[in-house]
Amino acid sequence: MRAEKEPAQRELLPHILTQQQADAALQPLDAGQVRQLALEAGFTEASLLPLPMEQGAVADARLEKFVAAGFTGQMEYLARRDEQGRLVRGRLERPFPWARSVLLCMASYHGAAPRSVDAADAGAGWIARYAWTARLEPDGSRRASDYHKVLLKRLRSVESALHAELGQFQSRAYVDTGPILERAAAAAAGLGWVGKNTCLIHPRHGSYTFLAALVLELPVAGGQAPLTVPDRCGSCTRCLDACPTGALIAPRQMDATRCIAYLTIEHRGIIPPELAAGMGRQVFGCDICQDVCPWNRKAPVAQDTQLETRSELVNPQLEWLAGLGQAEFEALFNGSPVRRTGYRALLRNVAIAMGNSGLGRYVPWLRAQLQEPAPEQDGGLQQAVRWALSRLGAVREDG
Ligand code: B12
Ligand code: SF4
Ligand code: SF4
Repeated sequence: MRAEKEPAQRELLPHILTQQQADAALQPLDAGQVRQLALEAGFTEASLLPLPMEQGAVADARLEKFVAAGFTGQMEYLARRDEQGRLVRGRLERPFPWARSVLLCMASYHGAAPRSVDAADAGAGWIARYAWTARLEPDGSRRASDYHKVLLKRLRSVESALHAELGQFQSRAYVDTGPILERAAAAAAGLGWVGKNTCLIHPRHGSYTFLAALVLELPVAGGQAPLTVPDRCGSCTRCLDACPTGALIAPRQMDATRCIAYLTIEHRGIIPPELAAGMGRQVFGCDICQDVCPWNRKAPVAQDTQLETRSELVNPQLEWLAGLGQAEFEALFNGSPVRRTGYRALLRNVAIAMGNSGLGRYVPWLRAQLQEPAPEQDGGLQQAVRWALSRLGAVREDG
């Protein structure tokens, strides 16, 4: 479906026409109609943004600052540079010099289930809400779903409809994985504002939303950028006050290497002991700075059969997670974002949550892990276990 696979007339255009003439040869998009296509594909909201975006230089400078401060940790892809030394994802026109617009789509996963900050059983862990999702099959059964796949399918259906209507042009569809600052672009497209917790907040749907981007070679009819949503955080600082590891170092500035979502999902190996206590009961991702946000209180519950809540993943017992064998882990999280973290990293996170629980009943399981021969790729499990045992006051002299 993509033009680069079928080199045709368009590829010759830049050689024989000026950029302005080349743009004129591409049919402009009607922003309202494209938004409608996205809503029909199942997105909660969508907006078409002409490129280059006005806020591009500011967003690029913010990313530069983030990278220079070393906040990327092991997420080296965020700091990738082009031959000219510029950050690839800093501006959309770097990886996509042909792009004239980008469609930003949003899908709500707001549910009625409890929040991570609500009172819970001392033995309950926490898996981030975005990873609870399942899709409802026609026979009534449920299967784990992953927003990357669910949204990409929707984006591709919009892309196909546009190609069917307008012929060949270049386009790229991404959910999370593209060299795009999705939140900055979504804010520029008027889908919300960037809150002090760094999340994009939609005035009605809050921040429990996924983002997806369709980069397009076609310009926007009229060329006008959508209206942006003004910052509505006001004097609130709940997210900054609630972050247990101090990852939100200032409003809208995160040291990602301190964020529990980074530590539990992206970080491979040993968890820095000085951050382990702050991780509390979170075993995969973290929802705290969104759970305390007043804009998520009144957001409507999403009605999405592809992103339904798997109730077994809400407040899961640490014993249950610890008792999963590798095969059970694979079966339970096949098709789920949790699979990304891997079996041993999940056990590492569970061990830390046990240490933070104050419950002595976990000591036998923790000690048993020390008897296990450490495989080559221990992934920080043994160190986490030792930390947990000492926190529970149960480390043996030989331990
Ligand atoms: C790397 C990454 C992470 C890292 C780092 C997060 C971070 N804040 O940088 C970690 C692992 C910690 C992480 C955590 C989470 N992530 Co994440 N993550 C990403 C990813 C892949 C790249 C983000 C990035 O480029 N970071 C670098 C910083 C510099 O960029 P940024 O955060 O986008 O910040 C820009 C704006 O905030 C802007 N900005 C700053 N100040 C201001 C002020 C104003 C006025 C404006 C307009 C803009 C602005 O400046 C920055 C650059 O220009 C994006 C997908 C994508 N391609 O964008 C998803 C993404 C941001 N993550 C997402 C989610 C769901 C999460 C979690 C909720 C998951 C969880 N429950 O555990 C947490 C939320 C933590 C939090 N408070 O942000 C969603 C966010 C949706 C939303 N509504 O905001 C995204 C968009 C994925 C998706 N496709 O849906 N994530
Ligand atoms: S996701 Fe958790 S650790 Fe990360 S900034 Fe928010 S509250 Fe802090
Ligand atoms: S908790 Fe308050 S400061 Fe933080 S993002 Fe929400 S409204 Fe903004």
